[in-house]
Amino acid sequence: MLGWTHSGKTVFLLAMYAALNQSIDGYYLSADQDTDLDLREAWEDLTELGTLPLPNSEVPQSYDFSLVENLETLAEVNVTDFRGSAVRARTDSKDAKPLLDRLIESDSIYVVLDGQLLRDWLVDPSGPPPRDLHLAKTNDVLLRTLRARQDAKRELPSIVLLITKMDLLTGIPGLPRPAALRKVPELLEERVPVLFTPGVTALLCPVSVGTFDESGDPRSIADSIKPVGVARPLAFSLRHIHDRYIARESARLRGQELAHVAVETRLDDQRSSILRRFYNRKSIRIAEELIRSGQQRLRNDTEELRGVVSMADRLRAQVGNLPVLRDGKLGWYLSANGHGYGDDE
Ligand SMILES: Nc1nc2c(ncn2[C@@H]2O[C@H](COP(=O)(O)OP(=O)(O)O)[C@@H](O)[C@H]2O)c(=O)[nH]1
Ligand SMILES: [Mg+2]
Repeated sequence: MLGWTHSGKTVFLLAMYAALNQSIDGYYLSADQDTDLDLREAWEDLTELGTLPLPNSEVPQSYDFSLVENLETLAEVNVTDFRGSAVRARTDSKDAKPLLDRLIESDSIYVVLDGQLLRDWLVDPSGPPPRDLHLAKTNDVLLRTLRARQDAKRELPSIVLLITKMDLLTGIPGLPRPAALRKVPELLEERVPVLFTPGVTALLCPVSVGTFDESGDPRSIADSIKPVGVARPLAFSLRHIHDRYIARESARLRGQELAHVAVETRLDDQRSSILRRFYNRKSIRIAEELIRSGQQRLRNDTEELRGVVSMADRLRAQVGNLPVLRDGKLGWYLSANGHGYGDDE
């Protein structure tokens, strides 16, 4: 999670955990007892007392979660909420190194964009972006991360452009919320060009946790809490991991099928006459056994793959209809019957 101080990272994390700690469609997020307690308490403080989470200290706060389905761990999820200024910090500072190391290892990177700042920019798109969006630095950090992955010949992580405080992305003349959201990539193209490079997939995901009454009155803050879309980023990240696994595994299984056909052909040849059958009887027996066990494995693996595909489909439905950047082109994550945030507003 990469984002400036005050961009809404901690609040989002609390809401995400509160939402995903309950089973959604059969899966849920679990944390160790202490983390679970901390996150729950902070969420209760916010929703019941209106107490805002404290700004992070210099030490990045790290949380380890497991994504569990039917008591089985599907994925390990680590969320590191860095001190926002780690993004700005010099590469030799205390925060910057762990941040880069962590990003390079991530399957999915969340770039947090403060919806309130985006709104200010959308009101006057010809002007420079608000300084606190730190887009140049964001581009720089992402570029270095993706290059390191490419150099290591590893797949690129997926990216979520997490637009927080979506409730504040309103009141822009001539731009209702869905249109404002679609305009964001246009604005980013010049400032964060790394998002538009081949091989990069970035989902635009708006979230809102509440309206956080400006007056700062705890009671009205507590009453305003109403999380929207907070489970979607993780569903997308997971879907992306599933998709890659499906592509790899399908290719492997196809290769296996072809190998079976080759062995069968050779077997047919060895069995083509009584004499050949006699002289090849041992290798025929071995080949037959190989095919039998190979086919059983193939059936099991195919069955397992089917399960992954069905999970991936469910995840896709949960992400819903959101703009996505793929290889520099803007499209929709799900265009058929999808329902996106703000479509109905
Ligand atoms: N309107 C609105 N304000 C939010 C939302 N989420 C966070 N905020 C405000 O942004 C402030 C900073 O959030 P926080 O999560 O602490 O930011 P962090 O420094 O990135 O961890 C909070 O104290 C809230 O006042 C949201 O969904 N809507
Ligand atoms: Mg924080």
